[in-house]
Amino acid sequence: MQLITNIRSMKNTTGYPALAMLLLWIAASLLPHNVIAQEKPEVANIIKLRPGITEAELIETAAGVTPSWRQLNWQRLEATAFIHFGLNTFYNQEWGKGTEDPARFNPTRLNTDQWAKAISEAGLKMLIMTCKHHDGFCLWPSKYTDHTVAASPWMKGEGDLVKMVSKSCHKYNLKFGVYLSPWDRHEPSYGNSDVYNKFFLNQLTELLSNYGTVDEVWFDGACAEGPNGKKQVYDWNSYYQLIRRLQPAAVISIMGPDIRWVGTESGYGRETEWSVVPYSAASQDKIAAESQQAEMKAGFIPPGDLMNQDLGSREKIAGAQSLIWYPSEVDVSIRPGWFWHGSENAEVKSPEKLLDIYFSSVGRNSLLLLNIPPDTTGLINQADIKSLQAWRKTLNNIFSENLAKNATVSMGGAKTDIQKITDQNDTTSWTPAKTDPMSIELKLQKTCDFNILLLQENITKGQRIEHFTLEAWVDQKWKKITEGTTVGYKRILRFPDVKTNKVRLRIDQSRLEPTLAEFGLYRYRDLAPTTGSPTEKE
Ligand code: FUL
Repeated sequence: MQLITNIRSMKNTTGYPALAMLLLWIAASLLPHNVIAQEKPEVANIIKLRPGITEAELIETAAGVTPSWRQLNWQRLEATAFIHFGLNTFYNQEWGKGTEDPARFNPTRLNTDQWAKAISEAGLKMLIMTCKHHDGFCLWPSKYTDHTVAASPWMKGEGDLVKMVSKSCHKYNLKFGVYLSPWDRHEPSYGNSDVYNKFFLNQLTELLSNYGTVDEVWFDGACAEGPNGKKQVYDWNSYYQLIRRLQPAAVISIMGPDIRWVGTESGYGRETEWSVVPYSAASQDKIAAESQQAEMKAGFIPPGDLMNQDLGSREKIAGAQSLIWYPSEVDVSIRPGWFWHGSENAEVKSPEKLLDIYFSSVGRNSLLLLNIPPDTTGLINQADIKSLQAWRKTLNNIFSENLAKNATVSMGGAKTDIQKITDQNDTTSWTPAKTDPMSIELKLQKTCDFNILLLQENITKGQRIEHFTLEAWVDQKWKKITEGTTVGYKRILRFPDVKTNKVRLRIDQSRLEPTLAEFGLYRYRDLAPTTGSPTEKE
């Protein structure tokens, strides 16, 4: 954050009292100002660390950082959808220059219900619309520019795509999110910082006032350079305050204080994923520097430590000034590009690939944000829909039966604990007493085969587990089946088939006592078959 930079320089001159006051001011300025905030009080999702804190105190403090209510609601969605659609779709490009002609925007069969239906049937819980991408073209008739759908032949210039999408979301019980690109290659005031900031706030106000509840506002980190090398200095804090005031439930993602970009666009999150990281990870300057700065290319690897395999271990948080609950979001497109390109119709990700992505994102303490771009007619292609359907069917099959349900606790926990960890309620949990061993042994109802372990922590109490091992009773002895580091909201591990009627979960290391909310054993057989060919249009 620019404010972080200020904090750093203040530290040298004015010392910690000023720093503490500034941090409090930042936290307070990000709080919603209305009734909802009172109904759902903010929790400690940013904690300042006392200088000279001992390691033991640090770890205890880290375990006490918890999600805000809006972060918790967001995390529970697990998987959401992006829709990239706009002038780029018609120009067959990824990044427009801002000089594109609105007359080219003319989808002939546009049907936002088709999008919402496909997304909802795929089990994705929110639709985030690219209301304005870097080319500056607005999918709603913004009063502040003429570079909008109002200048296009679509619906004779009378259309409002954002309205249509928000209505479809409502109809299909989806949450609704907006992507508004800070970088605007069309707007003449871009680079004239104060004027553009005002313009941007006006556009945000339109989006946050006229389309019902908005649950996520997505700001990407691409570029800040206007024509003639003029650098736009974004007034992030004003943007955030406006969002908190108009849409208190909305999380602000990527260039924002609530949700962290995982660091790649591959669909694969990191195996050790801490939602509690040093506050400096939320620095806007840092995010921007490490975001993609060039046209998207497959295999793009951003520089810097956003890509690090570990952002929140004991080693990483030692020396931090503050800690923040800053969970990770994995964004990936179902096709190679974010926008639709006819040439990529045969490259729609298969249900198998999507499944692998699911295990490597949702299964690694991240939220999956899957992009499904409509084509020039304004429809999502059948190839994409079929892949999504088969993927969801397979996921439903896999997770239909928890083989640990109705098991009995044979050691290391109370009898009632088994209900708490198999009731699909992420706030009821097994917590061994401080003096008890951190392991629980379960006798399954019958001998069964399984190849998936699912764990969840009760994150309303923080993220604590640092290492765990699953063992099974095989050939009259305990055999290690799998192990992992972090759990967080959800962790899923796959392994070769195991046949047993007795398992033991050991929490080898934890920050404070672990609070295990769910324990699941599942069997993954085969993928549900897909129908139709991948190049078929409808
Ligand atoms: C990036 C953008 O540059 C891409 O075009 C895409 O919108 C992606 C989701 O975010 O920063």
